[in-house]
Amino acid sequence: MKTKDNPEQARFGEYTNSAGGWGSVKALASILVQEHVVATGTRVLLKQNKPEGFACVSCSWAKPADPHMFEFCENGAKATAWEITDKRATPEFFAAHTVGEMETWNDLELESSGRVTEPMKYDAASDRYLPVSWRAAFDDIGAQLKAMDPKKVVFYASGRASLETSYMYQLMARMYGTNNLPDSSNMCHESTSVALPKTIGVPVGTVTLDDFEKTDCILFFGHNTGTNAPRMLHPLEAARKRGVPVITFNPLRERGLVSFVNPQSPLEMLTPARTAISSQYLQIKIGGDTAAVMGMAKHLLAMDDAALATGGERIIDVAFIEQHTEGFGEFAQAARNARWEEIERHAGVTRAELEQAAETYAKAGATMLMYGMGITQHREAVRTIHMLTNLLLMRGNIGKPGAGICPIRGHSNVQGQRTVGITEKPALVPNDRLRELYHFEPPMEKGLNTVEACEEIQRGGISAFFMLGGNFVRAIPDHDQIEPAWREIPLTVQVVTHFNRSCVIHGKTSYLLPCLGRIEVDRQSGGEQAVAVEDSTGCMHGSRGMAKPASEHLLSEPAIVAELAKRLLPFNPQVDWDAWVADYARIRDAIEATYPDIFRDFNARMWKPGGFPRPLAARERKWKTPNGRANFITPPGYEPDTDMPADAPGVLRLMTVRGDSQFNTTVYSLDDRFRGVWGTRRVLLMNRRDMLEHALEAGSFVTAQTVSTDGVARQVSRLRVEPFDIPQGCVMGYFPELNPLIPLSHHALESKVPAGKSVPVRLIAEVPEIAAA
Ligand SMILES: Nc1nc2c(c(=O)[nH]1)N[C@H]1C(S)=C(S)[C@@H](COP(=O)(O)OP(=O)(O)OC[C@H]3O[C@@H](n4cnc5c(=O)[nH]c(N)nc54)[C@H](O)[C@@H]3O)O[C@H]1N2
Ligand SMILES: Nc1nc2c(c(=O)[nH]1)N[C@H]1C(S)=C(S)[C@@H](COP(=O)(O)OP(=O)(O)OC[C@H]3O[C@@H](n4cnc5c(=O)[nH]c(N)nc54)[C@H](O)[C@@H]3O)O[C@H]1N2
Ligand SMILES: [Mo]
Repeated sequence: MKTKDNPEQARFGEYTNSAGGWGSVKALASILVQEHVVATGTRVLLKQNKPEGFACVSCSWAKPADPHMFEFCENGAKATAWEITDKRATPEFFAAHTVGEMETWNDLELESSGRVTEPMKYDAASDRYLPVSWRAAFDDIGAQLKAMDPKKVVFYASGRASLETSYMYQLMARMYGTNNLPDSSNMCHESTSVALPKTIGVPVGTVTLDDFEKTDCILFFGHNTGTNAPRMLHPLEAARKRGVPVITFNPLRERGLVSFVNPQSPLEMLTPARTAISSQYLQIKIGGDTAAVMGMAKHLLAMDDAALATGGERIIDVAFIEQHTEGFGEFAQAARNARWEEIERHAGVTRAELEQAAETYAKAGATMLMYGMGITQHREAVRTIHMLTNLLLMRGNIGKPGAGICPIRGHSNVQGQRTVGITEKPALVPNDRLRELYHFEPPMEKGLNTVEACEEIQRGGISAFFMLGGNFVRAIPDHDQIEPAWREIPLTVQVVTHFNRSCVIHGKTSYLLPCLGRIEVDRQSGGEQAVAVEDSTGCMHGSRGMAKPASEHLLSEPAIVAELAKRLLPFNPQVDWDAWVADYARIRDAIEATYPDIFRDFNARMWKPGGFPRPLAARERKWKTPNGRANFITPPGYEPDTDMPADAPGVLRLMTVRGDSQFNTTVYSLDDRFRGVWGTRRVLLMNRRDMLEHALEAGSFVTAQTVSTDGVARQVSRLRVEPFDIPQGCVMGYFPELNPLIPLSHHALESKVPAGKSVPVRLIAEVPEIAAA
């Protein structure tokens, strides 16, 4: 496999096949070969997302009660192969490479070293990671943390760790004395968690898999489903086959949202029958969603006026609005006042297109609205999510079968981590219950989220940074500004499966604690253990590992948290960490005792096929908002989506997205098949007219520079330019390679999610000789 990224040698071409189909089968076979796990991989994959099997470690999409024989997708299979790979980063591997040397490696090269097999500690004298015993590691980490001010210690979590681990982790942090519990959702759907409680009184989506069978219309915003939640293509395909319209809003023509061949269907595989996934595709401008939805709302009101005048059927659900909502009058006024020229300019699509979308929506009964990072990672993300909810509320589309809002979450348990207390906001924690159960005083001041933690690191105010999974240093924005400060942190500790960039850019003292993955057998003194996760639709699932652990030295994540907690915290007879680790059912009992409404009969119900749903008031039209009603929230305007000079001549709007062969910072290969990119990630996809205006040709090389106002120069050079079907003024590139371009201050206003989209950049053509050198 090619791991060096030479954009000069990359290939490009339009991928005209559908998502899924033989392309998927081929990609699946090649990842099993690449990770040397053809036989085990095939056996393991048959248990993926099955009752009594394991929950996929890739995305968080719902797992059906009656699974297909292969209830996984190409990308879920890649994530599985990556975890059960036979490649190992052993002490011999670490002896052979200095950390300085590995700094020059890309993400693919770093993680291709395989699974970390033993605990390691950084040795400055040799610039290498050296093996260390578990006991010595825990003793030293515990002693160092104990001597620190808990307010200066951060406990980060990436969204993969189970409900059990996450519960123990937040409890340990709080008993130690801090709410510094940022997690990956701070970079992801935190905008949802901030926006929805104000409008519909719940922090999560209201749609379940059942709703797909009952829906009459699907509105789809800013999510690349073919790559990032491919299993969702099955219910989408089924809905399309029933004639349900799917209206997509996305600047890019994403292959998976255009058409799909079901790789689970022998008939479709042998005949060229593809399902067209989108019935209408609106290629809006990056950041154009609020304006687009305002246009739809305006037309709905115009149609409603006409219906009123002619005695036709109303378009607006008047009874629902009167009985359940507040704020409609002001919102309707804003929509009536909105000017089409403004809407078209900001949305980047025509009035006719928006009217067509509104008419389809107006004709449909129950309607669902799905969205992803194309919405949440913007400066104005919270405003936009309010706007999406307004659109649903206008026609009473919350709290009835086949209708609702569906934020498509990222990591496989990111939603669940929040549910069991991983949050920096004490108001979201059942502190009374914790006090009662564990006889301690939980810290009440707000902790640091991701952006605030980065700010504090830059100020030199963080003594230790503990990472439960993930690749924090690589996932955050503004690498060139933050990495130097990160290296000054006295202690960094990473619970990992794979070696990654956050191991290379490390604190003064640095430990790597290798853990079992979810697919591996987890044997404790009480026998083989299972864990649970919450999917994107609020359903909880059991998950039992089945693969042989990558090394005999690995500990489970609950065991790692417990060992640390025992050293860090004074003895507390209310928490028997060892008993919890011996039998995870006891952790689930503790979770149930803390959250009795959500986790009733947790141990019994976790194996229910399809998972058990958490109760959600909004599904029953009960509104847990401050005023007890569902709220229309009128956006203050459409712009700006940045506080930087985005509209200056020559400035383009950059979005940083995932390719088809990565899971966040884990890069499986350098290809992005659906977008027709083979062999590089150092690329910018542009509109042809923008290329002409910039005097660039396909294959030209540029340096991208952020147009910021803070006086800091941010740039990434040696990026290859290629034409793509993307609106003028917009440009696409890959996360995390382009993260140095994103100022830390460019984040969603209320939720502080770093804004990976709508980054204003200028492109400077590189002289060919230099680029080739
Ligand atoms: N295979 C695989 N699966 C994954 C992941 C992975 O890396 N690989 N990551 C997981 C995680 S943590 C997450 S959060 C999800 C992420 O899944 P996505 O939400 O799909 O994330 P992105 O890759 O950022 O893609 C953003 C999409 O929004 C569109 N977009 C960008 N800007 C705008 C805009 O202003 N408006 C609109 N309407 N659309 C816009 C882009 O064209 C793109 O289609 O996937 C999860 N699943
Ligand atoms: N510019 C830009 N930046 C972004 C985004 C974007 O779209 N654009 N997306 C953001 C989003 S949505 C997210 S969620 C973040 C992702 O941020 P993170 O969640 O921090 O990063 P990941 O890349 O998912 O983490 C990968 C690492 O997790 C570890 N790992 C894998 N499995 C396990 C396990 O079972 N246990 C443990 N302990 N470790 C494990 C491996 O060592 C692997 O290297 O990035 C964010 N950053
Ligand atoms: Mo995410």
